[in-house]
Amino acid sequence: MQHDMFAESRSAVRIGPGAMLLGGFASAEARALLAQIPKLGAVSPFRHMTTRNGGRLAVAMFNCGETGWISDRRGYRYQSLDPETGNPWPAMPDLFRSLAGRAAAAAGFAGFSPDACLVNRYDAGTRLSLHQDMDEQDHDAPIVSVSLGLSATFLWGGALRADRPERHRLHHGDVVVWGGPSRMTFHGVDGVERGDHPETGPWRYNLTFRRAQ
Ligand code: MD3
Ligand code: FE
Repeated sequence: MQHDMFAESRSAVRIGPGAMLLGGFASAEARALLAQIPKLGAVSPFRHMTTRNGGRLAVAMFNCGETGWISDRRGYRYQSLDPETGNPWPAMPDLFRSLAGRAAAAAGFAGFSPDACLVNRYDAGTRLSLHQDMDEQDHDAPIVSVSLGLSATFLWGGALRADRPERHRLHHGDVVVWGGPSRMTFHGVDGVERGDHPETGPWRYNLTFRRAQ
């Protein structure tokens, strides 16, 4: 398909110290990755989590793996049980774990073994404001993110919230790996483009792999 051929022809770009955008790295597996989402969602459904001040996160999410990121009136944290169901999060599919490990190795982080995968779902116009990921115990491990479906503009800031962010378009099948000096960089998603993607319809999905505990 035209779209995937374009993605596969894109190359690896260093976007910062320890940060690599691997264009199209997951293209060949994208369909198989997406096929897992409804199966996982049957165990832990997508939901809009609550924030400390009673707001609602615009991004819908759930986790798979040994532990998962949550937000509620008490704040942000990782926990091994899904608060919505009271049960453990669904297990991380082998394909997810394997892809995350291969992408991390391609970016210079051999031996990455994630214990958490946050599955984010965006609709057109949904934004994720600039933030740092600091709820994980292990800040030495990289974070691997896989973009699926509609394209989005990713904001890549600096060590301070006030640093003006660079913008990078992320497309279906792109993988980004952040580690080392880039691990605490402010980042966000400025907007998902409206569209009807052949694989995901009106959605963008992002799989974010982390070593959390
Ligand atoms: C950059 N998700 O879930 S990719 C998040 O596209 C999150 O869904 C975005 O930011 C998304 O927290 C962005 C993931 C990402 C995760 C951690 C990072 C990008 C990062 C840590 C440092 C720099
Ligand atoms: Fe983040």
